[in-house]
Amino acid sequence: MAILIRGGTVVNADASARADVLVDDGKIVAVGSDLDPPLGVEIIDAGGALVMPGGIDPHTHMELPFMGTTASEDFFTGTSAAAAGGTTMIIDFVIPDPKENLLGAYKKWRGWAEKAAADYSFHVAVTWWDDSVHKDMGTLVSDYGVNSFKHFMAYKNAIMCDDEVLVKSFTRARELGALATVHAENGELVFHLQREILKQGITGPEGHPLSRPPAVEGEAANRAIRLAQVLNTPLYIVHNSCAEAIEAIARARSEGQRVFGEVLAGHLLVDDSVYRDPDFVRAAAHVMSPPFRPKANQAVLWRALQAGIVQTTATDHCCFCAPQKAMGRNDFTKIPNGTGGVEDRMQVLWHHGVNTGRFTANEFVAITSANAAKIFNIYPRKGSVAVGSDADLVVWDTKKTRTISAKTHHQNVDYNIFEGMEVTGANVVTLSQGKVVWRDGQLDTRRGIGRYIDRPPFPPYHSALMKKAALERPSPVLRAAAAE
Ligand code: URQ
Ligand code: ZN
Ligand code: ZN
Repeated sequence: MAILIRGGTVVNADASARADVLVDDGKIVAVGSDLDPPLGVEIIDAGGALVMPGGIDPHTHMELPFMGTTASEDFFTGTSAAAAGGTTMIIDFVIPDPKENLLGAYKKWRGWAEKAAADYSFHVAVTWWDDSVHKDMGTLVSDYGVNSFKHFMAYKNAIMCDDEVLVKSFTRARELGALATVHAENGELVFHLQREILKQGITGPEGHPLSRPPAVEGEAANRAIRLAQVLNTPLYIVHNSCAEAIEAIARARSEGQRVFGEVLAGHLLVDDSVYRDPDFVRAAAHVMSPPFRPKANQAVLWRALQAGIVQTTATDHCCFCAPQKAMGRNDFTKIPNGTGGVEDRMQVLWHHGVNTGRFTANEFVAITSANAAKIFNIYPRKGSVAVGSDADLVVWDTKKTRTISAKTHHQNVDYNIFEGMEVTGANVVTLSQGKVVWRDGQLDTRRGIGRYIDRPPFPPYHSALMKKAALERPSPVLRAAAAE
């Protein structure tokens, strides 16, 4: 069924233009002014609204088994909630247990995701190492459309990678033309601090941020960057939450190292005061890692996005309801880590990003969709309103207001970290694969029509010249000394 979106202004990461958009059979087939509607086409009158690429959330965990329970949001409800908020693709994570076969874990997650209502892809986590992991990484790239491998530097005695695994896996990723990504917190320090804090009798959620101070994230971000520098492997650091991580990325990028960064909508807008809430349920609902930080870090994160030091926004949507969070009622280290946001990311970023003048509409498209598509090598199929691109689109009314609340959100979780936030600017229509899945405040998603999106590898990033330069690149201090 063809649809003509008429009378809107098309906004891409690079440019905007008043144009109609014709979609058919899941693809964009024409973009131009005053398009003639073919016979039988459905017409959506955009009425001066913006027509933008659907959002891509490069960091979600639907129905993740974690810390003794399973995230409450599944692939159908999660991709439906995403569509309600203008996000039309997620990149989720296959997270094998240590010693679990990577390919087996990938196929298990693929089974869970068959219920998805919109398109999705998977980063695959490397949580252990042997020859089978080396081999499976190659198979996943060559045969299953995986071009990114995740490494948790936190979560000791669970899924944490030590430096040996990082070195082997980063090296393998580079050989394969895949991106190494990391959760950058020093898991040994977290483990040590957790024990120290519990010994002091602090068992409530207020102990969580005390056990993961910014220095713990800064160390790991810098270590991952240095490992990647020596190994000449491109690196993507997820959920950067503090100045320490941003400084490490900024230095690396200023020296020409290929490092990308992601920021969560939550870390831009929620601060660590939430952990001092005397109500356990509200405080525990905010336990996620890295934790929400002192407010001063938010300005650093916003500026890093504006400056292009970090390129993408995500949510790390990993939901646990109050009874699940209560598993840590007497010991904060047992509170399942994770918060939601997949439905709210686009609207909170428009309100606090575009309405405040931090970003243009084009830059909004870049940080919510196009940059993730480029970094994970699915642009312009995704992240662009252009002929031949997938018809994943939002009609965005810059005047539409909404008050965010768990009482009205579509996320399958009993808490919303943006509770009560009033935002202006929202998707009034969402199209996924050329079908209307959200209109007039009503979801119309179909279980199981979401597709797995293959992400091709990059040309192997192994130029000897680049490696030599990476190893010999003088630090700023040496450069200054040499200049004397
Ligand atoms: O660490 C992650 O990204 C997963 C396990 C979600 N939980 C979280 O606290 N960020
Ligand atoms: Zn993480
Ligand atoms: Zn995560």
